[in-house]
Amino acid sequence: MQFDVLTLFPEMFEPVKQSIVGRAEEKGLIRINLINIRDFSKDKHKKVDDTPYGGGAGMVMRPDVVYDAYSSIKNKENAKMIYLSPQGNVLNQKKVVELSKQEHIILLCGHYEGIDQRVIDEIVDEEISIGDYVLTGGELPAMVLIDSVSRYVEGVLAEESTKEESFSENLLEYPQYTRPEEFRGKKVPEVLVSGHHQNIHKWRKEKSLEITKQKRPDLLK
Ligand code: 4FV
Repeated sequence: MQFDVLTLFPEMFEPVKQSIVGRAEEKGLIRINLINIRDFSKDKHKKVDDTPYGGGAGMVMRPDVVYDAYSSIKNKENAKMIYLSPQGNVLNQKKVVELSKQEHIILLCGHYEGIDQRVIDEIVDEEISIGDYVLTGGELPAMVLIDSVSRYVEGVLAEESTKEESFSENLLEYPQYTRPEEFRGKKVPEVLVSGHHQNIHKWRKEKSLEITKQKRPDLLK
């Protein structure tokens, strides 16, 4: 899986290159290529934005600079071009799994008041939001997408790790426990130390349903 990220702040992506995603990159399972949009400004001051036509607060990213940065990406014929934006459908596990089947994803990170509509219309396949709130830039949403999608790329995680996690089968995950067996007077549920796998599986299914009913009944609709 190749991620090409168009951003004004490539340095923001260092954290996402640690841990799971970092190891996946080392194993060559995913590649994250950062393109600094500012490198494509033809302005001597490296400006990438300007005031909005029609007035209004803030600045808008210029279409020509964004387009030139996009044009620099190689082998993008089969890539899915995603613009992280509050106007997109909110990312969910179903979409994450769907995206993990892609070979090549290009992520466009907006900043300021956003990006000139003409280049969005020209190059964007799909807008995706990470939630109904406004951030200062699309970089954190891009990292959320990279992190969540990378977990489903073949070989990144052990198969079973993604089988029974939250949102698989539209259920929240059952509670997890590990050593010590007793913590501040609280013991691990008996069934989990019984070694009876059928009963453990049944208990976990029941707990998932109970927790989902309690915390996210909307998932059951
Ligand atoms: C956002 C979101 C988001 C809007 C203006 C970047 C900001 C600025 N992106 N999910 N919520 N983007 O707030 O994806 O350009």
